[in-house]
Amino acid sequence: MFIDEVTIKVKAGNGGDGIVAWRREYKVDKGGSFGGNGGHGGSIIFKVDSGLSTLLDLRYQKHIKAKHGEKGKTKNQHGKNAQDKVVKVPQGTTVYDVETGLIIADLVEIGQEAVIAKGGRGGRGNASFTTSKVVAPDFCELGEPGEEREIKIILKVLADVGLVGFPSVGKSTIISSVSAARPKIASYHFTTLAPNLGVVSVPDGRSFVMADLPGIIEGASSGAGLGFQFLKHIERTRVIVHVVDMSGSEGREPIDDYHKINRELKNYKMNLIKRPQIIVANKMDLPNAKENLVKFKKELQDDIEVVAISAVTRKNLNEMLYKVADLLENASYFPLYEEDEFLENKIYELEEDKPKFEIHQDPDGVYVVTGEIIERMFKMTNFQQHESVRRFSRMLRKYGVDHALREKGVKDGDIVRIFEYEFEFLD
Ligand SMILES: Nc1nc2c(ncn2[C@@H]2O[C@H](COP(=O)(O)OP(=O)(O)OP(=O)(O)O)[C@@H](O)[C@H]2O)c(=O)[nH]1
Ligand SMILES: [Mg+2]
Repeated sequence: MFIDEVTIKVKAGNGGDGIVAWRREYKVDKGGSFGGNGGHGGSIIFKVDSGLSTLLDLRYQKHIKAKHGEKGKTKNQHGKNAQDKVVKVPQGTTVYDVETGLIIADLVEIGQEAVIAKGGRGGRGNASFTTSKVVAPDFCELGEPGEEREIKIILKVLADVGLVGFPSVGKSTIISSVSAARPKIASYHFTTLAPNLGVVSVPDGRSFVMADLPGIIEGASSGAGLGFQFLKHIERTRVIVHVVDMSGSEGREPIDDYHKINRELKNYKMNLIKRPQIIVANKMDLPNAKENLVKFKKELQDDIEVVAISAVTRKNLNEMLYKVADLLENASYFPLYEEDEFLENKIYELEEDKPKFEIHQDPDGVYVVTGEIIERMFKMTNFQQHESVRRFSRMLRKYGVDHALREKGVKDGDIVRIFEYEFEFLD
């Protein structure tokens, strides 16, 4: 089954907790801090695999998780880092962050990798907190939580050339006569329900990848037929082979077909009409095709090459391939996405816009502090340890939380809540 859109959740592994441990030496009670750092949590990495052509495998996974890092060990030893979880995806996969709608990665090269959710950093053990002033710190940090997000994965097939045209004009017949691809061929409309890729070898040694695409009908760009769903597979192609049934075997005028398809390409968001085109006049073996071709060429106002072929009798197929290969040589890649559609390029703006923390008062009178940074600090604090709690309070002061609480009218003795943690406010 061909699947080209999937929405799933991913959760990278948390960092392992740091630990508190002491050096044990003869006659020395506490011989210095000796607790190691936790290991890093595993990241979730997507990697392009040339053997895949659909997102089917991902469809059955609602949730992808990576393992947590190991706890730190005594003798100041690091806990083991967790292995990254590598997920194979087909060439041409775009990964979106659902919350922001921005692109996390566009994976097009074979073997290309991208971090989709980053594993958490290991918490520091007490050995890491030793300074000249604090020689025996008896606190440690918990591991940082791994990134967690919902993602939308969209496959837009990667091909040099796309066969585009009305249903039944012979697109599948063409790809099966010039490559090893063997899509179903039949006289009814929408025989092809998913793109088929084929490697085409031109007799002069050149080669390219061709995509046979489902047929397009009027209104496809606004959702008619299979159109909209599949027009995205034309986005990455550099050249469009516009196939027209020149025999008019279904009673339509070839020139009308040509204009209607172009209108859909133009209306589609990527402005597919800007791709270089070649017109392939197919079914030239049928009656009326020759007269129709003369008429078609007369009516055609665009300066576009027309190659007349018969996919069934194989007439002129090589000529078609030479022309397509020539066109490809000078066709550049179309950037699919703007720079500012990528999460990576927007992240600083997003973070700047976001307040570091927010304060509101719950109906029970308790002041509540929320915010991503505060939450992370909270999750990395070991509240069993007196010194860790003090460190957490110091960080709150540093981030301006104390000041902001006072501005909100919080007085000594009021209760402040940060996630599950409640404390009495004291100046
Ligand atoms: N006589 C003749 N028939 C052809 C030629 N090319 C294709 N056909 C016939 O046209 C019909 C449709 O061919 P397909 O290759 O399935 O057409 P398609 O464009 O892939 O159609 P969809 O997948 O439905 O969009 C089949 O019955 C083919 O045998 C040709 O060059 N000459
Ligand atoms: Mg077909």
